[in-house]
Amino acid sequence: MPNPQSLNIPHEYVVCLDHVGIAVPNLEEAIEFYRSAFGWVNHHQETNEEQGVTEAMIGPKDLKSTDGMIQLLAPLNEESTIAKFLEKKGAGIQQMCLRTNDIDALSEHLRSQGVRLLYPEPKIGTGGARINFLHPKDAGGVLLEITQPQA
Ligand code: MC0
Repeated sequence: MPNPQSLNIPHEYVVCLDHVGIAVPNLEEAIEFYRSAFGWVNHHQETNEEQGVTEAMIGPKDLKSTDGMIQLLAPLNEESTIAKFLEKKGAGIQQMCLRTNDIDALSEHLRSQGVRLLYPEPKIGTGGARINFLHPKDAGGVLLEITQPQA
């Protein structure tokens, strides 16, 4: 297993924290929880069949483009990774996602360091972004997503 201390990721590839993903059993209830607690708004909502999720990107009303958001993730069906997560661990933080400006170069670098990426090629994520995930055992126990938004 690679040492997370020595991943040596070229810093120019990483733009910012894109989002922290939270597994929730009910999307509407979770949106309402954050709205009433912090006044946060739902900036974007979509269903991703391949990932088995329906999701909402929430955060303060006035967001800068590099402000990290919270991604609420509810399962679409029982086979969903989110359904499995909820069953094993209950609602809570499921992943952290970094935004990159070059997912291909970053992926190549990570593989050269022995890091396992979950997909051989990026898949489609929020808003049409290209995404992949580092295995949590290779990223300090965190399911780390990398995302390159659509140009
Ligand atoms: C599992 N493990 C985790 C974890 N899930 N550790 C930290 N955070 C998590 N979320 C740990 C387990 O505890 C276990 O450790 C080890 O990893 C292997 O787990 P497993 O039980 O064998 O594997 P599964 O079946 O739980 O799958 C885990 C895996 C899966 C990460 C492979 O969740 C996956 O494929 N995730 C990527 C896709 C995904 O998460 N999609 C939903 C978000 P021990 O020590 O017990 O062996 S979609 C999304 O995010 C998109 C829309 C987007 O943002 O654009």
